[in-house]
Amino acid sequence: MNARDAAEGVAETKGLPVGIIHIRSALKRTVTVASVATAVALAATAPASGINSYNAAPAPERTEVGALIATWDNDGNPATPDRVDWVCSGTMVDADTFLTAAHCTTDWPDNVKFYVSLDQDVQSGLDSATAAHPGDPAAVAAAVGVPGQAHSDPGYPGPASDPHDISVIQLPAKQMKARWSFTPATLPTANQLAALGPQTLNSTSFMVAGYGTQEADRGPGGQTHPGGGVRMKAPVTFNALNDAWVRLAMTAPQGNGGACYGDSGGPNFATINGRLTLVATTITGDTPCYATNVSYRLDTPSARSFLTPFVTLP
Ligand SMILES: [Ca+2]
Repeated sequence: MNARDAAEGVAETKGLPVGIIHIRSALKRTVTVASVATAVALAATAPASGINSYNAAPAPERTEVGALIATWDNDGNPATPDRVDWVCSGTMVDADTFLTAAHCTTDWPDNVKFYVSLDQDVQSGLDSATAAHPGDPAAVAAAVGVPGQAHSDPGYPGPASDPHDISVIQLPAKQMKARWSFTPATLPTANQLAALGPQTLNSTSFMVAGYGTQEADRGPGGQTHPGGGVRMKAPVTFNALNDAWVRLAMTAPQGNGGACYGDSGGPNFATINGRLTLVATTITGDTPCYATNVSYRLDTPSARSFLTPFVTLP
């Protein structure tokens, strides 16, 4: 029951009442901050990559996929932000709306501020900016991202049957356009996944993308999840569909890759009628990130109701 949150994954802490297994975002609560630092330290020393290492590839062409960056208080003086890091993944769904997961945007210290970056290598950008602006997390965040306003589904956290684990960051469209060239993702029509039926879903091509870490690396110090902070993609295959979730197989021998910690909120695309469609967002999965990505459907009445004020739905 953990989020696909890099910190929580490393710490093996208890998760939110959301998923079936592990939630896949990168960090947010005080209890997880230390382990995020560990994940970041690993990311700085390991070859930069996210998603799982097997069957994965960099995704520079996925210009709409970005990283969620946060600055927050870590010393009890909320007047000053003390920390900055990438924490989750997400996708631009129109000129000013970045879609991510509610477990990425809730339960932060009061002075949290969110930024979105569509850079390919956010980790290197953060490293350079940290060297250039020591002790100034706000300047570091601004060097890699554009600040925005989070809107989390007020129904979050709901029951596992529908956790309402969805949120958006509203961004200044002009600043986004000035900084990056991107084509917003195509959202699904109402009930589009269910309408396809299991036989078609089995033969549908799925792909997951994000900035998350790699699968578990079992070393002498225990499990770690190296990598992260770079936009990656991997093929996944249909496993099961229910009211709120689509489960996607990430088994290496079948040629799949998969999502891990830090990929939360990131896109799960399906190619439907030849069109890459953002059908679900990464939320949770198995602890070591070898088996299943459990993703929140975007074609449901619940998700569509949340998204309606922010983006024109097909
Ligand atoms: Ca502070």
